[in-house]
Amino acid sequence: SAPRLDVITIFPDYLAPLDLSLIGKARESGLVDVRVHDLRAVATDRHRTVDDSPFGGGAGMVMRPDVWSRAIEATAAGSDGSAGSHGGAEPDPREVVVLVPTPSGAPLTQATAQRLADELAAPDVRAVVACGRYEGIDARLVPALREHDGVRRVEEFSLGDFVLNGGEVAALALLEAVVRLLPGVLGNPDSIVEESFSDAAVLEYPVYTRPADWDGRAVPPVLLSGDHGAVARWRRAQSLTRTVERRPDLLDLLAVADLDRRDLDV
Ligand code: 6GU
Repeated sequence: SAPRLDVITIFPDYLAPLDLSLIGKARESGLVDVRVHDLRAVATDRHRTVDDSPFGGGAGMVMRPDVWSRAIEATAAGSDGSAGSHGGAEPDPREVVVLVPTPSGAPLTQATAQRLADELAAPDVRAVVACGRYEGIDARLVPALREHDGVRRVEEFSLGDFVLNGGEVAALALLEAVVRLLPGVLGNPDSIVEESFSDAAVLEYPVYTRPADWDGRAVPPVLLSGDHGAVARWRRAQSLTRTVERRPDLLDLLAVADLDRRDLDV
């Protein structure tokens, strides 16, 4: 069975881009099974309520833990109000990793995405992304899920230090980061190898294509030299310079031994 990721949201249409491009093609060719569910499908009252005002007062609304718990259980059981092409109610014995986008979460990294891709490539693990809106989900949900049978892990993640209205865009970002790492999805695995070579330790070097002279702007001559060693050294220097200038924080992650080996080798 293909790696499976479910997304639960009150705005299934927000996830429409999952039909497009790389993820859309991967889904069509059966390399990944992505399903989107409407949280309101498990709301019980006439108005399909999923939120309420915060205890203790304050602005905004908080999403109800009972509704969320039911939705995640139903999704994990395989029964669904799927907005995708599959409508099956077949039980799925796989353990679930629950992913919760929130600005209070741990920063999403390539290592996180790679770990998820590795887990999902095995047949016994699946992922459920729980997209909150409003002021967030009742704080009891995550600890309760962690005690739930069949829940392997609950991970709260953030895209960075800025505020989105809800988790949907973050879910899209996470899915794109993970799905492209799944076996067979990327046409050219070299680009993944090259990325993991740098593995968030240094930034990518700048790239160029034709025309070699564009409006008086020349491509760096070394790239036209045919000297592969010189090109590799130039690119590595560009990567390191860019990283020092733009993301000095990343240099802390670059092991000195690794830096020495790599930069003596090229
Ligand atoms: Cl994951 N969620 C929300 N609501 N806002 C964010 C975010 C996530 N990451 C950055 N801002």
